[in-house]
Amino acid sequence: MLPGVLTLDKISGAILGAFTGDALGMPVEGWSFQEISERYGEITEVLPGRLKAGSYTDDTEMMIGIAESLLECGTFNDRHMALTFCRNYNPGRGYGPGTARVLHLIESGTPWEQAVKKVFPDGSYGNGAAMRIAPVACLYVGRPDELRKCAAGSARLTHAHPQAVEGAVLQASAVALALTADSQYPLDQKGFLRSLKNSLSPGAGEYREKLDCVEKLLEIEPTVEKIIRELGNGVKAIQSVCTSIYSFLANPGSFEKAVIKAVSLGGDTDTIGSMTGAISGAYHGRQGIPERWLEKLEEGQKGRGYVEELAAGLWFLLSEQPEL
Ligand code: R7I
Ligand code: MG
Ligand code: MG
Repeated sequence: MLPGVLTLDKISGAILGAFTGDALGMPVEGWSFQEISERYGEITEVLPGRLKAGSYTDDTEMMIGIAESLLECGTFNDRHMALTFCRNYNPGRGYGPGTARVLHLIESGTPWEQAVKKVFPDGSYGNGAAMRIAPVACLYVGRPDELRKCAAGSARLTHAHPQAVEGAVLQASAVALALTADSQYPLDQKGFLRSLKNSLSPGAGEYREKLDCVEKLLEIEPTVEKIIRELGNGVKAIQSVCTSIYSFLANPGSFEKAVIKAVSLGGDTDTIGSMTGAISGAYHGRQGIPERWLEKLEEGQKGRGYVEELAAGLWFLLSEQPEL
């Protein structure tokens, strides 16, 4: 039996929420908070950038790969998922340079276990494994052990560094928790953070500290500079996953507000927007995403309609799982 509050609307909210946050942040990726604030104030609309308005980047392209692989195999299959990333790879979407090289190596026959260590000796600590993780949360919601195993396994295909792997597990846990929280009632932010801390591995001290920091920031009204200084807005997983969790928790009443605040922090805007969008979308459901944003999202072969079909597929697969 699925937890009562879980609906197709919430699964779609997580997946389309990630897409929407990515598209909203795309035009200003790499801009500082000050640059965004001088040029736009806040980013409140889906704007054109280096890609057309509503286009997604590597964040969503890789999320699509995770969903496709889970749906085609019915479960996590490391080799299949790695090859699916390669099949979908479109350099125009703006991949992290390390991930692009890992995918080239896999494509040319290097086993993924070797490829991930060839680019950075300890593996990448980038947020590329966390940014794409929403489908794992959708399929393994309510099953924390399997969620950890699949999130970590999918992360290791391109990101071997423990910080990238733990970041992916943490982001997946946050999306899964938001899927099971009822948005009709006020959000228990402290309880949410407590559950996240309980889901961390014993070695994840840096993430524990960041989550403590999130808790303290929620008790005050911090300046944007303080949020950036304490949580980060960069491309490392440790500088962006907890920033996204904070952006959701500080704005629990509105998907729109959470994602606008996340993107307007500057830095890795598409990714922090996307991760915030996945958590907030899981909480509020698709119905919480502004229609004016949804209608701007790119269509086409693997556009919005296709992504919605993937969400429906995950919902179907989830409802087929035996033990829930
Ligand atoms: O993590 P990754 O896929 O990048 C995702 C980001 C998101 O913002 C996307 O929107 C897209 O723009 O890229 O790609 P990686 O190349 O693995 O990691 C990102 C960056 O982190 C690298 O290009 C490096 O600058 C840095 N980095 C490291 N630097 C030194 N040593 C990651 N790991 C290391 C390292 O071990
Ligand atoms: Mg991107
Ligand atoms: Mg990014």
